[in-house]
Amino acid sequence: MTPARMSVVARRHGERLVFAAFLVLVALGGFSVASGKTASGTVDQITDFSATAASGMFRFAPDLMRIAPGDTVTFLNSRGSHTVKSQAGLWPDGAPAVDIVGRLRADVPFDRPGLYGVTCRRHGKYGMVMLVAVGDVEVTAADMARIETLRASALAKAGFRRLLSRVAE
Ligand SMILES: [Cu+2]
Repeated sequence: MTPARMSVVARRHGERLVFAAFLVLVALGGFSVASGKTASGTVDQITDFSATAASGMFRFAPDLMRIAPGDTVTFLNSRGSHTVKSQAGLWPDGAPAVDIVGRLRADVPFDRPGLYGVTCRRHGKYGMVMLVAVGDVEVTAADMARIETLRASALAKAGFRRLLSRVAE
């Protein structure tokens, strides 16, 4: 085989390797979606001026994250009027509280299994809430009942009820 011919073969082999790696990535991505888990994730805080009501204008996206203990969630755009704040009463006992203001990016590790309710200081009252489910948590009737006791608006409570229901599915 001439050196030129070998180089063509090597290049083809390289292309095949790249394609194989691509297939593996697609397969892994599919698996991670199918299992509903991400090793870590990013949550954006958005203001959607095309929304027809305040209740849909201010959002965490996504508003439900399922992660494993020790995973990190990156919160983007805690600036302007958006913030990230632990929802008192819907936060595992002993887990460090979160209160992020004025930061473009904040990485928050979630070490303890449980259900973490997150709200925005400014827009929580419009239903800008989210839930981080850490570990294999089960949502109980007591969890649902606890929502009613939170110091939160009706829209925020409705949001938490909807998110807990999704975890329970
Ligand atoms: Cu906000």
